[in-house]
Amino acid sequence: MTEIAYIGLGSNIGDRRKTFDAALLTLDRADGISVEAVSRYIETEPIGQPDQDRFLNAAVKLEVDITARRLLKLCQSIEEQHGRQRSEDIVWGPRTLDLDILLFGSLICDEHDLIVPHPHLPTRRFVLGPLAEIAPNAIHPVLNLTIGELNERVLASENREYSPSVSCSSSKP
Ligand code: A4P
Ligand code: MG
Repeated sequence: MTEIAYIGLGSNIGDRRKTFDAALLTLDRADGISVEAVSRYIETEPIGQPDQDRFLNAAVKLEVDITARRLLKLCQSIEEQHGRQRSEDIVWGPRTLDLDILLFGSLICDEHDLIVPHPHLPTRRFVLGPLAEIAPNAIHPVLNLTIGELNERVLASENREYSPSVSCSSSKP
């Protein structure tokens, strides 16, 4: 069965733009996945661990004919292809590429290695901003609010940790 899924992209090591472009191309070429829309790539201040380089963040809309778990495995293999190293010590530390499943249709999943919707989605402006660009009317199936509404909420409760700057555009690979 076909589902609409959304993935968040993050990077703050290496040629971030080139990494995003390559990852989107790999996703689009994968069996059972087609890239339907890509947000702008936005430059963001690091959240969680402030002592690291600025991030590039984006969101992508996928039409998928595979399970969420299979999509997770694919995302992890793409992260590895781009030299992602997971540090045991540094939570939310620097990374060449982070691919998080934000939404997967109306799926609600809370397992040790897969939580959908992504647990940080409702509070993170660097995730909600790009996602709201391409999916303002998508519904968060647990909160029953649209992504546009969640984004407005986060903007309203302005988080001082975050200061966006401007961005550049991107298109379907
Ligand atoms: N996992 C569970 N659910 C999911 C899901 N929905 N999508 C598991 C992807 N993975 C999921 O992931 C750790 C484990 O989460 C995986 O083994 C998978 O089975 P990870 O990618 O190694 O860890 P992480 O990315 O460090 O953790 P997390 O919780 O995804 O953190 P975030 O929210 O991605 O935060 N600041 C800015 N400005 N921009 C950023 O992109 N990113 C982070 C990381 C911190 N600060 C940032 C940014
Ligand atoms: Mg992650």
